[in-house]
Amino acid sequence: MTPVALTIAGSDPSGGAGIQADLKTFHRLEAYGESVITLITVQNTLTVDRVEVLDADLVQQQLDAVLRDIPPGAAKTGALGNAAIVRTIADAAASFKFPLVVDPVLFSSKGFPLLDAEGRTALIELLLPRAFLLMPNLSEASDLAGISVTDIHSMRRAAEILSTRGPKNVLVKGGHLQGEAVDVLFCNGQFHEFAASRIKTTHTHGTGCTYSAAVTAELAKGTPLPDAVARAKTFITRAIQWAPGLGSGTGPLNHF
Ligand code: PXL
Repeated sequence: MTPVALTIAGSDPSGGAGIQADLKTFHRLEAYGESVITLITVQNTLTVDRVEVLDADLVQQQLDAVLRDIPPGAAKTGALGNAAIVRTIADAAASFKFPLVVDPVLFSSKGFPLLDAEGRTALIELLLPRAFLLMPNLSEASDLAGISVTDIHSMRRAAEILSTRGPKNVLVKGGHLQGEAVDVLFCNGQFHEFAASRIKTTHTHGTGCTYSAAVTAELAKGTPLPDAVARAKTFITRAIQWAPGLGSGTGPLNHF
């Protein structure tokens, strides 16, 4: 059976982040990709100029169409825009028969809000309890756990706190740490660490999207969680290492 992976996320016309990054990642990792679009950004590697959030009923219709015909083996969420969309996804997720990876995107890499305040509350209350895996970066982990997350110790603490809010597993990403890029996974009451040496680069646009898409592709293929994270970490590290150097700003990764 062909593994199928679904992304529920926003569009980045420059192709580095959002659904475009997710679909490229699914393809490279040999999962058939599907995408439900939540919002459209106008951006390139330099700026985000505009964000248009779609109607929740349009998101719902896209999701229904996909689920009734080609149900995925795993799905991820990225930018969700507002509370109505978060509610739509959370309601649908109650009957998902596959794991849901939640990348709690609050801002674009350039700091443009991709989820409003009411949406953030809905994400915490309604979507986190439906998540198989929550993948916050340091600032999202600080925001959602309500503690300052700056090192491995506080990453572990944040993962534990967040796992009491519903997600089965939590992966706190240390891409913004000083020194080694260490990610902390809290899974079945145990901590796992995934380390990679830091790559000196400015081309990191879409790193979070690509990483969560890689985990989702692996889960769609039936890879058990700690191995799925390990493979995704290798993929993301190589994608950063071999970035094609496109654009005049924060450039995209190498999804090949
Ligand atoms: O990195 C989060 C993110 C998610 N979704 C879209 C984005 C970005 C970052 O730029 O553009 C569409």
